[in-house]
Amino acid sequence: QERVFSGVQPSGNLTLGNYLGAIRNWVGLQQDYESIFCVVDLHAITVWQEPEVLRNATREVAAGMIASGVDPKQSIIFNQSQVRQHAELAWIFNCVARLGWLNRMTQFKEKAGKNKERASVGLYVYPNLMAADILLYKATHVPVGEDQKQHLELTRDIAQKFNSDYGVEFFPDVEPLILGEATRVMSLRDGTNKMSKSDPSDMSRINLTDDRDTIAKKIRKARTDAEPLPETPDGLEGRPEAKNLITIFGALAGKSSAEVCSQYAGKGFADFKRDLADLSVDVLGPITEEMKRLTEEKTYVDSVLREGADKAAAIAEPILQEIHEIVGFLKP
Ligand code: AQP
Repeated sequence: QERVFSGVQPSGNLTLGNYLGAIRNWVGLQQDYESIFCVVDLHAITVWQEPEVLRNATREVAAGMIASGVDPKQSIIFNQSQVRQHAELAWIFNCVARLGWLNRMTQFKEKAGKNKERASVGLYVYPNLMAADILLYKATHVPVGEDQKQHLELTRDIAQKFNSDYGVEFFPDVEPLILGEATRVMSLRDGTNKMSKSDPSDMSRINLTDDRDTIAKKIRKARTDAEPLPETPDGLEGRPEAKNLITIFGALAGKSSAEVCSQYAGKGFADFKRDLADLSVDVLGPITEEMKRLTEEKTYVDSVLREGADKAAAIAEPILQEIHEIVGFLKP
């Protein structure tokens, strides 16, 4: 059976990158697949989170998913810490994955920064927990943004090594689904860096919680170059900021970059940015409002998460029991 799993960290406000790269794609997938969507709070604490902020962000991210169209009636929505099987399988995978594999992970290098000695051990083994999230449900398809491609390859490696070490055909092959026009949305301040919830500069990203004026200001101030917009996407070579804004425009408008270029060919950024701000507000405004409504009404989101955790655990537990059996854990 084909099953989708994906997650988002409650490590801050949801960004336009999370929305375009991941969450928006989940909405269509839930029609065709049994879908499990997780607010991955265990992942979030790989870097420091204030407890009260984490709790609120978990609710807010869940609200953002629901407001974006992920339907709790069609999909399982829950927060990771409520299904203890994730952490248990991650331990087993800590013993399957090789140090050499983890040493190659670029996200660890980026997030740990210069002083790797001071990074948490959790940040280092983050990809093993991610493999556990997916394989605990024997998920076959994982819709993510580009940045998660390397982690998904590691998930496949772990699944294959487990299968071959124990001589079983237990875990399926996992396929990344990198969908849509904007699979890697870049920072508004630097077109060579990914837009990220945890970027210290709030001006670098559009949050799903931003109001109309904030969105307009961030887009107006977004970094660009002095050239007018090109006639075709070829003219965006070496212009990462311009390319990013055009990609965002296309993704929000349902147009290709070529169509956006021909619409604005030869024009300056002022007109384009004004239209992009209007478009962003049109698309994100209703989501922001619904998210606000849902967050204020805490009990609804909490009940979705509680029911989701029960449903997720009901799938996970028998699979974990089979894994225990394969590994040779005695059940006296
Ligand atoms: N800039 C992006 N463009 C496209 N997709 C993106 N995603 C994240 N950033 C972009 C996708 O969003 C999903 C959830 O991401 P995550 O919360 O698991 O963590 P992340 O990838 O590390 O995202 P952030 O926003 O940069 O969070 P922090 O700052 O906490 O690290 C994933 O599918 C991801 O690909």
